[in-house]
Amino acid sequence: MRPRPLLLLTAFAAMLPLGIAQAPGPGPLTASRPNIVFVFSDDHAAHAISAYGSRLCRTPNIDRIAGGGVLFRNNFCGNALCGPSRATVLTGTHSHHNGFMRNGNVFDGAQTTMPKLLQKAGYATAIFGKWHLESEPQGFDRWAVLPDQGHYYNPDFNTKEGKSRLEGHVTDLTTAMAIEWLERGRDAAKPFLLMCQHKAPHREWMPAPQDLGLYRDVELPLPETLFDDYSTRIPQAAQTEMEIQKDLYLQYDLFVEPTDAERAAAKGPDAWWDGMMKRLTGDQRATLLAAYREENEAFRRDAPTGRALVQWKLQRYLKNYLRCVAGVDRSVGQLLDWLDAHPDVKKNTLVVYSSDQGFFLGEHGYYDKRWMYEECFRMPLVLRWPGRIGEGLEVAQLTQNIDFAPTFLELAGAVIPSSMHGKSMLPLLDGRGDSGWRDAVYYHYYESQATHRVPAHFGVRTARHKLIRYYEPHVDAWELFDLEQDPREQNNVADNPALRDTRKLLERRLAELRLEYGDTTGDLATGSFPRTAGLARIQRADDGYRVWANAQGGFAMKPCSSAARTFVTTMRPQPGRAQQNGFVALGSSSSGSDQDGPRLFAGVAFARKRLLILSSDARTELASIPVQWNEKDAVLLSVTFDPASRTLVASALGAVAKTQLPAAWREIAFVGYGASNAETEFSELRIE
Ligand code: SGN
Ligand code: CA
Repeated sequence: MRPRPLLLLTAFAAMLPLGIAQAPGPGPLTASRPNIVFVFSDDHAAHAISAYGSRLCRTPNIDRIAGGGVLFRNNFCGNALCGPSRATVLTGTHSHHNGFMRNGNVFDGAQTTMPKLLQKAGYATAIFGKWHLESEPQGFDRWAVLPDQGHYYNPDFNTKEGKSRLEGHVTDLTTAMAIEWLERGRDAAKPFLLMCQHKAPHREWMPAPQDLGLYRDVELPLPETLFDDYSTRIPQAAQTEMEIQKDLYLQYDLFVEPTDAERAAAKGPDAWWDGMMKRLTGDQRATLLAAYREENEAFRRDAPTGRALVQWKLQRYLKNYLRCVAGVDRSVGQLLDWLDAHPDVKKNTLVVYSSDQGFFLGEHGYYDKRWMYEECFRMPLVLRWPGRIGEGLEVAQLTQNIDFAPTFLELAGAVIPSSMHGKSMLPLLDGRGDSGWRDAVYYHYYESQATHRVPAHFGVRTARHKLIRYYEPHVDAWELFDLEQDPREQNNVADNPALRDTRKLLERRLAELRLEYGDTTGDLATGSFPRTAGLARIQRADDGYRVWANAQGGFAMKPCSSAARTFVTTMRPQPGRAQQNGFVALGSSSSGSDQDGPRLFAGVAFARKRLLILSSDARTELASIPVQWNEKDAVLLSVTFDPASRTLVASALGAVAKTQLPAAWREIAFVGYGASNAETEFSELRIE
């Protein structure tokens, strides 16, 4: 193999603002129609890949791709979460556009996607492994995907033919299916797209039996920011539920076998221990538990506390994570070996490795992702096509997961739909250069207050700076980092007067990007709904608002004129998620800051097909009338209050529900929307 000119190129890149990959091969790559092997893992941070200089591990096979091809130094996701990143890879668009903003959304499979367009362009297509988009895969000749998050051991796979459970470890099984399709499954007359999408190294980091012995006596280096004090960051940075110290569960996350007393008292994910172990066969369970037993006994004996406990947890967590990474790396090796054994296929095959987002490996004291901070905002991206794309090159430009689909489409010679937000990266690879390449990437995270409790935010990152806008009823704040001075993002300089001009420029760039991508969501729409409580969140949607709550209920209301009598809106349930819905919320107290004044909720409970009026607690049914609903159409809802008789009448789908209200209801002073474990789009309320 040729020596990697990486060092030279990296030094060169430091002098140039932009990247330095160039084509060695014969001409532009447009319509070169290679096969595409796309290996996509879950939560694999670039800093756990040796090609990216990891201090933690070696990934020889992923390095084979980078060494024989190109490493993208500055590749990012647009929303550091599984489903959203996958939806972006398929559509080439940011979350607000493809509609998959949070895990638990249902991907609208009717929209245009890269696999569909490749299929149309004559490609054979297949996907195996993690999918996490809830609706059925479309655009694939063959698919076998894990339901939801899937399981590490003996996972179920959904296919066109139904669901089946396979015995073994998910990484090995996914790889075997991919290779089987390469061998026998595909139409060999066509070029192909193979998406091999691993569950690993996602939580709960359960390694395959053959990897359990790795790292056993190794002491991994600690990240510099493990004991971050968050002193300059927004207060919520210190209030997450992703801390190594308090949010990594000894049993569920770290495989410390519970005592009987612990099992009986287990809280949170630890309560899932028995169920989790039950899924394994007796042999698998014995092998897994035996691997940790000695260390667990030492842990019980030493009973570390304070910082020593944090360090113990970090070591155990990282080792399991890296053991899962080793499995993924082996899978990459198996696919590369298969190509080596099939040189005719290999010479026409682009191999890509990436992961849906990065991950905190103890930085800032965290595990998980979601924040726009570097560790999880970055996605690894390496690719190779021997003979056609140069070896050992780096791309320094700001690339993003929106670019994957356009790149693959240009390779296939297919038209890139103008609705896609991304750009083909081929000009960066085939010598055409980077003129007009972007100078900033956009980010928007929505899953606020759900698991791990990271507030919703959007932001912009340029080569040097990052500006983040947090917006929530309880967080209205900015963070600004100078990545050159402060690569670990510990010094928020948003309010530093010396950087006022920089911040202004970045704010402008952020506004431009939001305009360019058409993102009108999250622009502090909640500001006009000051009476907000619980976990309900509200955001501007095309013709009104999208309201959701990931867990318990909540509401968002704004004041209305005391003369208001009738409130009309349409309610649209999420496709495929009819059980989820919200309600129109009405408040009686006119004291603006009173979150707890009497309120009412009215609307159609889609799953139950009933028109309901609910009292303040959103549970007690004051009225409940059956409705005929066809399980798809939006529903026109009208709610009328009569102050003279203090009656409330709700009507929808030809049904009318009515209730008499207590004396406190002299007027409707607030109106808005409520939700509980739900997501619904409402049109703007018409108030009469
Ligand atoms: C699960 C995990 C979370 C993780 C999300 C999203 N909890 O809920 O830790 O952040 O998935 O991950 S677990 O206890 O079920 O493992 S994602 O990659 O799918 O977005
Ligand atoms: Ca993920």
